[in-house]
Amino acid sequence: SSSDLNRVLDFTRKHYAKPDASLFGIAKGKNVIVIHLESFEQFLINYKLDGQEVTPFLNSIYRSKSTYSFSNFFNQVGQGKTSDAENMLENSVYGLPQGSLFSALGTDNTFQAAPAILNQRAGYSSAVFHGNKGSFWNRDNVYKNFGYQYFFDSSYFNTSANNLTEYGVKDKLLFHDSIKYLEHLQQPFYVKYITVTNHFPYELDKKNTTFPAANTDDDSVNNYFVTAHYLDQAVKEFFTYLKKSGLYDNSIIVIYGDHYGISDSRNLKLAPLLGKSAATWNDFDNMQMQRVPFMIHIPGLKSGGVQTTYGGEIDVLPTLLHLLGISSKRYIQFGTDLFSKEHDQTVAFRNGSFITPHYSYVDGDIYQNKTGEQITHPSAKLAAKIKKDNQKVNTELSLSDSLNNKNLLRYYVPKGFKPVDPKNYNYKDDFG
Ligand code: GP9
Ligand code: MN
Repeated sequence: SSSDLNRVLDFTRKHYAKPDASLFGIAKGKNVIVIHLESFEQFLINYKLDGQEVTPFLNSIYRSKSTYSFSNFFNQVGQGKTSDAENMLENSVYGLPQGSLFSALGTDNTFQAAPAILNQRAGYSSAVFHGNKGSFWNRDNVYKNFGYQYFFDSSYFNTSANNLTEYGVKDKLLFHDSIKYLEHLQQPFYVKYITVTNHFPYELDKKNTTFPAANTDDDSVNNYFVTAHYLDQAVKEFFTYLKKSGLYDNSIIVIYGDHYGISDSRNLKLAPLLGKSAATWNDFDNMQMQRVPFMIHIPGLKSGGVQTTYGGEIDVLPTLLHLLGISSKRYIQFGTDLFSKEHDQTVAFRNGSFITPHYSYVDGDIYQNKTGEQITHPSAKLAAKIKKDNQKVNTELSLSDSLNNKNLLRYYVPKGFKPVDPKNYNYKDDFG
């Protein structure tokens, strides 16, 4: 109803954070290439296993002065895993408390997603490259509602058995075999690559194994480093293709990890490799492990570096729009621009836990980030602050749920926005 919509609008309008003028539009008109690093956790960045960097290429991008990198960026997914990450990144709306929004509501709901906004505001074409079946996570329906013009799923790639791991075409082959399509897309383009090789249970053939596994008594933990290294090398090769094709200089490259790769229970096996004891490992530690990479690589930029701002997947779309010189103000988005002075640094998890630059609130328990100590008797001031943050997080999540479950965007047409008609897209046609 209109009062439901008004409650959402009231929240998102007040929550909106205006862009930093010095960064607004710095990437205007550039191609946008989003690289989804499957199951890739932030701890891998700059991590050395037995003295050897696991992901040397991504580390070099992370440290580059041409990259805005984030060290306190969190995944916020629920049971929809990859699909929840995609949903948040491209809509700045949360996933559902249970299940996957893509699967449950992705066919019928109205979306005002990145591909449609960029097409309508700045003439961008759009495509997704993913080496799994188009129907996985209901993507073949969802992407039409997002306004994606092309979806290069596994049917566009060579899927002979030795080209595959469990979730689809090996990342190096996906990147390599995508270039012929990418080169023909109308510029500027907005494209997304969803990698799959670094997915549980992290199995890879001998030929592609060029990094030694770890030595715990959990094989999935051990092999996580092997497939993460493979992914790192795949991204490196992709950058080489981009430079060769001349696309690199006209593009920005957004890199993110979608969610954890090692579960809370397996973190006990990982703990010693992080210099921690499994005996004292707790919920606070598990929450800290929800950090994932977020990097915006802008060729030619000289003032980048590591940002310590707290944020998460929900914040990506307004951040990106502002860098591209497109105001996000007219849209219903729950995140805020990471570069804005008004950015909201309280990061909500789907279960209602949250983290701020100073405190972690995990299932009702408060921890101090700096020390990891649990605060069992907070001062009146801290208790009041936590209570306020907690209420805001609950309000935000429940308004997002109301927006999704009642399909409220069908009643809201942002200024100049032409509702997306999924019938305009047919991904089975041959490209070109
Ligand atoms: C499958 C891939 C994996 O297409 O995106 O999804 P996940 O299991 O990580 O949600
Ligand atoms: Mn995933």
